[in-house]
Amino acid sequence: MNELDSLVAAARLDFDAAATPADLENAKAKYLGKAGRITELMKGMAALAVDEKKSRGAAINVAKQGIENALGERRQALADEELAVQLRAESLDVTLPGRRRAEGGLHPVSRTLERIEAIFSSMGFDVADGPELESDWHSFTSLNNPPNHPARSMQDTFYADVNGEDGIAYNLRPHTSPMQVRYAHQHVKKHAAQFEAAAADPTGQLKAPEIRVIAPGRTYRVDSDATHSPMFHQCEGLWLGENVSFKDLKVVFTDFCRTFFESDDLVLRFRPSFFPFTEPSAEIDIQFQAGPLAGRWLEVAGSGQVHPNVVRNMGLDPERYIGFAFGMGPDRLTMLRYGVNDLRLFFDGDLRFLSQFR
Ligand code: 2U9
Repeated sequence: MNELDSLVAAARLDFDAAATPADLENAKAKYLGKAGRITELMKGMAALAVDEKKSRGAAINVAKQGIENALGERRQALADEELAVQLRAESLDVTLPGRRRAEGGLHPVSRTLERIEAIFSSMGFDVADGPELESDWHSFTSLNNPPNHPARSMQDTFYADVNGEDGIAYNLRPHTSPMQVRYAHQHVKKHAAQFEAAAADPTGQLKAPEIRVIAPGRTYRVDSDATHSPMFHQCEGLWLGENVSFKDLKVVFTDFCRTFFESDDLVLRFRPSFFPFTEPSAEIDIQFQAGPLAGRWLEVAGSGQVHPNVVRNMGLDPERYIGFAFGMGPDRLTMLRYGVNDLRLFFDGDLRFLSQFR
């Protein structure tokens, strides 16, 4: 290999060794720059004879061309590499699944409440709403549970530091019954003319509109274990009219249970009990005839004929208006429906549990 061929080969090696365009430009200066090897060779021709100059010049130009070719190839290779790196970094895999928007869902107890509301609405019941912080009168006294009565100790109640209209501390309602007392007052006021006309009608033919209402909502008691939470839910129901009896309670509640649990294969048992606001009172048990819970009596609600004192406290004449009330725990109904064994799971906010109900 002659001197010029070696120069081209050395330049190619240097260019190939350049890892970046800046390195390559430095390497180029070494061969093609003002003080580079080619310029040096050109200057060296000054001392040659004319015919030698011609052939030497041509040979140097061939070498220069070779070096420029090597430079161009390396430039292209570096640009290709840079593009490849960029494409890899910015690549978009259109076959990847899209990012989903997080999907929420109703809480299982909310589902139960919606179910209960839908079923009772279909039977002509209104849905009442009311305050969670209640007066003593609405939570207890109006419900035939006067101050200092031993029945008050049936539930351990949370009290606020603030006093109510009655001068007694407000309480976090221990049941949803106060909403029904409030509802009854509004109902009597709203239909006052009809109530007055009915009361004044000597034939007894005129009737005032019946009270048919359910009261679902949050309730509070000082209680906490696997089956009790200090905050829990209740849904109570009330049907008052001039001729509403225990028979109606049995029909309504049996119908409700069969619809709620989607099974006609289900029997009810009314077991005598005591509540201050009902007389007589009964605990309601259900028994599935098939399925995983078959054969066991499960307590699902309390009920009874509304006590005359309570009817009077709702602004109605107990000689004329009679009916029934019931109360149940939607948390417990949810546990039964979905086979959940610890009530606290509903209120822990753990998505691993809650997302199963979406
Ligand atoms: C008015 C008059 C009477 C509602 C009733 C029950 C029986 C009852 C609880 C049992 C445990 C619900 O599941 S629980 O938390 N309730 O046993 N509740 S009768 O009686 C009323 C309501 C309103 C004006």
